[in-house]
Amino acid sequence: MVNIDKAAKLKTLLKSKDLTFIMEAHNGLSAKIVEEVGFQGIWASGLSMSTALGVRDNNEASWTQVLEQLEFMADATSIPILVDGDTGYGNFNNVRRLVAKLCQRDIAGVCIEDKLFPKTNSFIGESQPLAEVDEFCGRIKAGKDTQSNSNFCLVARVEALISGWPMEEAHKRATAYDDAGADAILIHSKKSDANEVIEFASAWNGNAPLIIVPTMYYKTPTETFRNTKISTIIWANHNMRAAISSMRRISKIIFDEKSLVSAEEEIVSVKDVFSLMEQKELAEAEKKYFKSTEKEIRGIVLAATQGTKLGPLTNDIPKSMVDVRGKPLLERLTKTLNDCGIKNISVVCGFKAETVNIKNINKVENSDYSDTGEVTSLISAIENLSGPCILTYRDILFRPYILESLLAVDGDIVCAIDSMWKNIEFRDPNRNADLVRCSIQYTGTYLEDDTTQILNFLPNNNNCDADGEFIGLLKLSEVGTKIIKSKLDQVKNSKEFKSADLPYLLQQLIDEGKCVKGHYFSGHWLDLDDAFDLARMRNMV
Ligand code: SPV
Ligand code: MG
Repeated sequence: MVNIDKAAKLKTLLKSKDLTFIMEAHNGLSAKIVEEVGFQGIWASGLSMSTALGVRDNNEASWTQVLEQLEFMADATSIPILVDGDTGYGNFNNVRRLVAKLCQRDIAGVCIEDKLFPKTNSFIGESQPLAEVDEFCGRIKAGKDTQSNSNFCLVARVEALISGWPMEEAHKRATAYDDAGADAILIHSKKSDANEVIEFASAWNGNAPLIIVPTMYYKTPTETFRNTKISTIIWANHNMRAAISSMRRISKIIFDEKSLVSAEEEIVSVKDVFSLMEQKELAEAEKKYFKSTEKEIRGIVLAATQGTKLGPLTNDIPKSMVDVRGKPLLERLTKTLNDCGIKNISVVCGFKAETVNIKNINKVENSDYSDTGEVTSLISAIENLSGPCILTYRDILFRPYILESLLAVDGDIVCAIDSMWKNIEFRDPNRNADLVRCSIQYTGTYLEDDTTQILNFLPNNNNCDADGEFIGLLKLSEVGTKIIKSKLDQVKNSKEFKSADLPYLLQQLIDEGKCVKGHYFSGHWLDLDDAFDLARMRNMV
């Protein structure tokens, strides 16, 4: 990151022949807005910072509390901040501490006023006591001798006119402060016209540039100050006052209407808030720096075949693309996977592969889909089979909790098993259900994170001994993926496996002594075989 010397920038602005405008801010947010609209400098107003903290402009906030606000403001912006340092919070020694800390926090300059600690806002009361000139010059010198950045600006604020002293007193003081090393003089006035400050500026012979704060003489056209010795105008408290009007108005609307509808139209969107806080930058940084220790879980969907039982519905598209209430089945399935954190999804296509046009999937093709089975489809996706994985049939829909709980349980190869398979109403009793027998039955004592071992996949519809139905969804750990991959490598040229389905492959693993687990759930899923299933699915979503 380029280190810009904000103090040097401020010095240039103060010395510039053109009028400079510096705008008030009182916290990180308002400081950002001041920069966003194009101001070249920020006035960190004492009145506004106190008000934002809910305290009075009487040094009720400690100087370190102010410092904390300033740190946020400086971090949030790249333009210089001139901070209202009140009286310097005490004597020369307090000014030394203040200046040292401000330089450390990248604050470009400080303005101190020739009054006494604790201060009172200039617009309150009359004849506020002023500091002795020599004592105040000591504060200026102490500050200048302490600054660690040679460009740091110390502005001396003359309060003589505010306190009802004549013009000569103001000049005498300003000259003394200029001689003591002040980088600029702020001549303050509470009159409703600018005559005082114009008169002061006309007679000013010092080196230091002049700054004014036209809060009370706001009606004077800005043009009046051009071509005078005034170099800088501070708009001193208008963001704080704007915040008060705006917060009052919105709070009142919401209070009265007990609804957010009218208020919503008058305020910035949450999206705008994120953009102002540069949320995008964090997302970019995350990509660069944050490597999760958790392995990405991939998804593989076996979706090659046509699905002829659906008749004309699958004449021109595969079963995975059949519409289920306005969205293809595969889009619904990938959404469920995405919602469970699985973003890298490979889909093995075959029949009318060109019609599978779902966003954010990797398409893999099993061109021999009509003469082969699921194992061959899986072999087509072998490149994508790495790390932890979810394998799923393309023709099922299930509630996300089924996948979430499958992801949470232990085991290298874990199949989702429906314990309530018998209870599914209206289902074709002769359908091809992949039934299993397990080491533990699903009973009232089965806990959410339990698993059971699959003893064997039963021949179709031989349901007398079945403990559940494999729904075509399984989780593989990194080790599980390796086991499957090595089995696929071993069988890829074998005729026996060419048309084999997934249960057949899993049964081979069980026969070899590998542990294939089951995780029970009950209901809340559907598969799509025929038009009746489709009607049920449309009801489910
Ligand atoms: C401030 O903004 O806190 C100032 C300027 O000191 S004024 O309130 O106008 O005195
Ligand atoms: Mg102030």
